Amino acid sequence: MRAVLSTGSNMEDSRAHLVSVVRAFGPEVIAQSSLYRSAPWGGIEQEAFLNQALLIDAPLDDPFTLLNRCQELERAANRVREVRWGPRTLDVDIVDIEGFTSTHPVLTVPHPRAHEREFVLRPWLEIDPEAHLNGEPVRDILARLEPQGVEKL
Ligand code: A4P
Ligand code: MG
Repeated sequence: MRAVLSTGSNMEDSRAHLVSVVRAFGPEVIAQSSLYRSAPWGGIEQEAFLNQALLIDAPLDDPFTLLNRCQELERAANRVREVRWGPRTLDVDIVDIEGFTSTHPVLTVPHPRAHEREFVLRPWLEIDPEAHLNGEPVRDILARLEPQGVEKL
């Protein structure tokens, strides 16, 4: 199963938290973007984030199993859920899964807010210049967005 993940962190050693995800998926990681520093999205005053996109190919049939793996990694980073869109040690979101869509609230794919987030789309475009989201080239979606303070490191 090929999937695009978006990782983010703005607490503790953010770089180390993002690296932990790459390590955990190991050889299943087909491509990883650069790290991006991004201004907080969502209107909550907090530290800047580090964000990264990963393209993975996991030997899984069930997308919910992938979600569980992502949430295990968040738990391993001692993530505590407090404020929606607030600070976090590690967020691992599923952006897209090849050949799969879902509107289920536990797993919505493509990710319902990906199209409005430069911190998701820019890293994704870096590792897949032909990427499409909801049938539209990611390149075109990005070209329409107002700049959101996303800087490649
Ligand atoms: N869920 C449904 N679909 C998915 C999916 N495709 N991938 C469910 C992952 N999870 C999915 O997520 C809540 C529930 O969404 C999960 O239990 C899962 O079953 P959460 O991560 O616990 O909740 P949250 O993070 O508080 O809310 P939300 O809306 O998911 O936050 P986001 O979207 O993760 O945003 N600014 C910058 N610059 N960079 C960031 O990385 N991140 C956030 C968090 C806010 N601002 C940011 C960044
Ligand atoms: Mg999340």
